[in-house]
Amino acid sequence: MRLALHLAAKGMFITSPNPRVGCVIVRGGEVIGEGFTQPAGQAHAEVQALRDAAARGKEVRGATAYVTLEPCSHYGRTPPCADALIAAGLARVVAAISDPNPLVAGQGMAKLQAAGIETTCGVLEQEAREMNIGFLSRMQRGRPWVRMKSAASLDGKTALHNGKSQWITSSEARQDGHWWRARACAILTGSGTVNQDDPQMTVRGIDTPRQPRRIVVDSKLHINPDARILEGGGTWIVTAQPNPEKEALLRERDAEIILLPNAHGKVDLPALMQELGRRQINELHVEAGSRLNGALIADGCVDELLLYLAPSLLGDAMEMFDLPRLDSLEGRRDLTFHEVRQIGPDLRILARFL
Ligand code: AOF
Ligand code: ZN
Repeated sequence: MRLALHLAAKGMFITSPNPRVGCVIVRGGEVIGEGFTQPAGQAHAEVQALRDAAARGKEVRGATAYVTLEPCSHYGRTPPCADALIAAGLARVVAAISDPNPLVAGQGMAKLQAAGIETTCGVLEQEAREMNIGFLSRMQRGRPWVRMKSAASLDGKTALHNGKSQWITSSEARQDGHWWRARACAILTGSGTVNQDDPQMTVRGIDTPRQPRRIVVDSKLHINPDARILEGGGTWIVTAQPNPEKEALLRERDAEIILLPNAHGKVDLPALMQELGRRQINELHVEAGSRLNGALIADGCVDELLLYLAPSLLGDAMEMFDLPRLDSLEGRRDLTFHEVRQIGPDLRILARFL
């Protein structure tokens, strides 16, 4: 199963909106087939592993398959993996976790059992859940797993008040940040950041065939229509105010406008998270300024912080998160440190909201 998880990771950047799954076929202690999920519409991990075994000239009849997610039982873009495993004559299937997709949800294992295949579910569950934290979030909560990235000095400052911010963290930390962008289905920022820094919000320096979708929260549709984040098209602009002329300009740049106002004339952020779930966004990577960051946190839309902290002090400067002043500690937001690591000279902290 460890090897299967290792294989699943090879699909890290390519399977979206499908989960990243790995499969290993073993017979008599020998690995005879390996596979991982291909881009949506192409083969699932199990089918890849069966093909691999065939290519190696190995007999899979009577073998055991280790899969990091319950094999599917439905006709989606591809036929059911459970049927393929049954047809191949496997004796045993071990899954790390079940697939919460309502189209599967236990029926994959049930189908295998009904065909006389011995099944086990629940091996290296924690690791398997982490691998597909976004897919599981979308299936179970209807919204993406939201990871908010920020880079700051050790005193938590992202930029000077005059806007100067290049570069607080090291090139190693910045490159690491691109790896997290690459695995996300979409990258979200605000129009303030777009108009001030003109970021491309693309993945660079990582070997990936897929660029995440870019999303801009822009309540008043203030985005500069020449912004680089619109380059290449496909950017979603989420607004609270219809503005036909501006919308036409943005559509010329192949952007899509999503209107989601709340009662205060701002974008309804929780509704946006539901909408992104509906649009099959599994992992959402947020790189925004302190105001949008603070609003997303205050609205309970953030699951995890990905923070790079440099060993420097900036003093009176811009904060990572603009959150309301508290009068009582009861109002604080608690997190747990999921992982802390040093990246070059900087610290990388993954902290999860409780
Ligand atoms: C598997 N093995 O490697 C993956 C699975 O539209 P389709 O046919 O590609 O089906 C997508 C669904 O299949 C996806 O939502 C999830 O439930 C499951 N993904 N299942 O047996 C795999 N990636
Ligand atoms: Zn499948």
